[in-house]
Amino acid sequence: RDARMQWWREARFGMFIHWGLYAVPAGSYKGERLPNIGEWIMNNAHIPVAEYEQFAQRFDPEQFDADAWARTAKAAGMKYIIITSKHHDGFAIFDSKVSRYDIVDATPYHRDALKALAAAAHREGLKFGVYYSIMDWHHPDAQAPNYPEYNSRTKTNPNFARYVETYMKPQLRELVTQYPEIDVLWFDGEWIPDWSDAQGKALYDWLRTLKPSLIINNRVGHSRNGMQGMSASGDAPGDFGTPEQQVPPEGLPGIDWETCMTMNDTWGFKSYDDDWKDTKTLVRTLVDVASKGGNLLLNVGPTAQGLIPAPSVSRLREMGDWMRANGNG
Ligand code: FUL
Repeated sequence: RDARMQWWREARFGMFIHWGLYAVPAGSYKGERLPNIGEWIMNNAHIPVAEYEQFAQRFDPEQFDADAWARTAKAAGMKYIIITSKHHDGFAIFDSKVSRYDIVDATPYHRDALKALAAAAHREGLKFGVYYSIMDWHHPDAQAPNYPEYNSRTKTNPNFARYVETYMKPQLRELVTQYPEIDVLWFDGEWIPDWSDAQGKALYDWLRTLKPSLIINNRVGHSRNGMQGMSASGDAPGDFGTPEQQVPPEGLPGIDWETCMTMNDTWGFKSYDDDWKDTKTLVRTLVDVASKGGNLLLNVGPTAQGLIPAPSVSRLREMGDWMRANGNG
């Protein structure tokens, strides 16, 4: 385990990328600005599945430049990239054969962005990983019955096991076999009542059989200890804890952990979220996290055209300048 975790423990700083169909509405629906995080718009604006699917036709990231994204991460002093292969909305930004709801089959772009980014990260000497949501608002066997409440902590789907066996696991197998660069699997959406620690443990073991070197976060199990730690039940799976939007005051003694954080108030792109943290605050957060033994996974939310917002790019450049000036480049 120590050998497997070594690069990750030394990495300290990574780029989180939330990129999917939610970048099309970019926080607004039918002329109305939605509060809360942009990637939740399908749930928060109660958008019907068939209507949400239409955003795919407007997802055409002609300006996406995988090498530019990887260089931005590298120049900031980041050592790895984690991108949303499939968020809660169910849309995949990789070429999946078990679904047509992906960037190759359903958008005018028709190209596998995940493959391009994995290769670009590799070229820059960065590690690469993917976020994958267990909860799926699009798949009929996975979504909480009684639309429009997609996200539910109480409702179960009688066909959930079928989704796991015929959709989720096949997609995960595609990810770890089609993209040899994948070093990390970053699960999320594990809080639904259809999921359990036992299922998480089985999934964890299965993935490690497919690829023994994989590093997998704590959200593969059901019962996170708060937002951050490993499960309270002790036998829950996962290699590292995932505090979200916070740095645990005393770190998390005895476990590996990674704080994920946004630069403004959303993960997925919102056209009007200008609540940017300044570079000084971001540098202080990085130093705080590192001094407590954790990693910082700092998020960017690219546009539907494929651009990382300019305020994010400039902050990352300034963080890189600071790192080089202080001998950490
Ligand atoms: C949360 C998700 O619900 C958010 O959309 C985001 O992906 C964050 C990193 O994790 O649990």
